[in-house]
Parts: sequence; C-alpha cells; structure tokens
Amino acid sequence: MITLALSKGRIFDETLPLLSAAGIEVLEDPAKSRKLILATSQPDLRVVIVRASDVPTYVQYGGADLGVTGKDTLIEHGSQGLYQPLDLQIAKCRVSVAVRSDFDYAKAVRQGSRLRVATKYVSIARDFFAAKGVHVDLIKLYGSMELAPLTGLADAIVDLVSTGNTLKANHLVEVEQIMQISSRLVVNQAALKLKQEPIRRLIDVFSRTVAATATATA
Ligand code: PRT
Ligand code: MG
Repeated sequence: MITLALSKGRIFDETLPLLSAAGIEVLEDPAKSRKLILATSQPDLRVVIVRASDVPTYVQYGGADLGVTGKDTLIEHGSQGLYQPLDLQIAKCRVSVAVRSDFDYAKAVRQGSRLRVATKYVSIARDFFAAKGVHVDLIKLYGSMELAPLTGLADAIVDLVSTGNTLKANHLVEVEQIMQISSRLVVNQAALKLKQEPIRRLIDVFSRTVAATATATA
C-alpha cells in the first residue's frame, strides 16, 4: 500500500489533475466526506487528509509515503529526511511583507526603526529581515495575519499573497516580495527504497504531466 498525504482545499484540488493524468481517481470528496482516509481507483494507493502544516511531519516519520506541500511549509518545517523530487507548479503564491496603507515602511526601514512583524512564517521572516539588516520583533501567529496591523499588534505582516484581494479588503499594501511559492512532492526516504517501483512510477507520471502543463501554458 502506498499512502499519499494531502491537505483539504487548494492542495487537494490542484493535485487531482496530476493523479488523474496517472489514471488515478480519488473515490471520495474530502469537502463532503468526514473520512480522513480516502480510497482511490488504484487499490494499492490511498490518500490521507491532514492539516497543510502536518504534511511534512507525516511523510518524515512514515505516516505517509509521500505528500504534497507548499515550499513555505517545507521551509518552516525543515526538510530533514524528506526527498523532494519534484516542483509540482501548483498552489502558486508568494510570501510578501505587507503593511497598513498609511504606514511608511520605506521610512521606517531607512531610519532603522525596530519593526514589529506578525507572521506564521517566523523562519522565513527572520532570515529575510536579517539579510536586510532590519531589526524586527517577530510575533508568531497561526492565522488571520491581516488583522495584526489593523489592531496595532504589529507594524507589518509576512504572509502568503496570491491575488492580493485579501490585502486589499483589509487596507493593506504589499511592500516587499520575499519569495515565490509553489507546492512540492515530498517522499519518505525509506519508502522510496522499500516501495521503489510504484513510487518511481508516480514520480515519473507527475513529472511528465508538470512538464506538459508548462509547455501548454508557455
Ligand atoms: O488553512 P489551514 O490553517 O488549515 O492551513 P493552511 O493555510 O496552511 O492551508 P491552505 O490549504 O490554506 O494552504 C496550503 C498551501 O497552499 C500553502 O502552504 C501555500 O503553499 C499554498 N497557497 C497558495 C496558499 C495561497 N496560495 C493563499 N492565497 N495558502 C494560503 N493563501 C491564503 C493567504 O494566507 C491569505 O490569507 O490566501 C490569502 C491570500 O489570498 P489572496 O488571493 O487574497 O491574495
Ligand atoms: Mg489557509
């Protein structure tokens, strides 16, 4: 049995076409079912539904043989024990710095002010501001980062942006783009050795599909 870890929502939705290209259909919809283990049309492949931030942990410790996870999550979690054969080019976004539209970020940076930065991405934010030589107090949050500058909890946030609509709706502006993000296939290294044939086959189909999609949209 091969176990694939996915999170509900965009990662599940955007992985479906890749599975489909491999001739695999997931037999239940996690948006409708409460089941956490989903059978597929391939009897030796099952999907487990976990929190997005738990995908690397499941794969690292062998609770799943492989998984799909954002590069953001992977950087924050660390990639010990994970083989990363493929950038799947799905669930794309960027990690950015955003502030209230009435906050003069450039001036604060120029003056060497100490910035209060709220984020779920503490490691990415720490490295980014350290490289810029900007002093920051990092405030770890688990969600709704956009609220922090509006309530005076922080001067800035480091968060994921895709369309920019969430920032706009909250009167925030993007002032720096830190990095581009997409989702990666991660594989448990022991599983790769023990179940080499079926896992290699999946990696190969995924990789051909990603390449074909890139050509089609180029
Ligand atoms: O929601 P939960 O707490 O369970 O976990 P999660 O937020 O980590 O999971 P999920 O499914 O929301 O995100 C999984 C992965 O999708 C992330 O780790 C990213 O790699 C990727 N991804 C791609 C995104 C987005 N785009 C995205 N736009 N993840 C989150 N967002 C959020 C963002 O945080 C912000 O609140 O969407 C909002 C901004 O979107 P726009 O379009 O308004 O700019
Ligand atoms: Mg989310």
